Formats: sequence, C-alpha cells, structure tokens
Amino acid sequence: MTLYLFGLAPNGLQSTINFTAQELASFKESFDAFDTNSDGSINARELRSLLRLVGEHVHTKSITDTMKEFDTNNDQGIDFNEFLALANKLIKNRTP
Ligand SMILES: [Ca+2]
Ligand SMILES: [Ca+2]
Repeated sequence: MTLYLFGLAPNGLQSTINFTAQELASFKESFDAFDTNSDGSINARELRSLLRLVGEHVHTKSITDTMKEFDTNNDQGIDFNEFLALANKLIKNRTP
C-alpha cells in the first residue's frame, strides 16, 4: 500500500511523496520520539537532536535553514506533515 501526499513543498509547489503505510508508521514513531515535549511539533532544539542522530551537520545555521525550509506554515515547529517532507529529503540524500 502506498500513500500519496501532495502539497508539502514550500511556496505552494506541488510535490509527490510516496511512503508505504509501514514507513509512515515508523516515521510517526520517530516523530513522537523526537517530539520530546509532546506538543505535536518538532522545535529547533528537537530538530537538532534529530539531525545529529541521522548524521547531518548540526551547525546552528543549518538548523535554522532546515527549520525555515520545512516549516511551511511558519509556526516555528515541524508538524508531522512537514516532518514527512524532511524525512523524504533525508532519504533522498542517502540513496541517490
Ligand atoms: Ca515538540
Ligand atoms: Ca510548521
């Protein structure tokens, strides 16, 4: 089973992200694990531990940039939909 999610890209650009239900479930688990204060979104501090764990550079600038790039509704947090777009990018980086 594959789910198709549309409209996650910034600036209204349409993107297609294909994840299986199993992947989605594991992303939800990761999301909950990183959302340490359980407010339903990943803030800059939580994003920092996330990026560190996946081995991305963790300069303050890259945290800010990543936050800016994926926080499409500008509420200073990465909600689950925004997190999926981030996960999609991280996966693409790993498997060219
Ligand atoms: Ca949080
Ligand atoms: Ca957001």
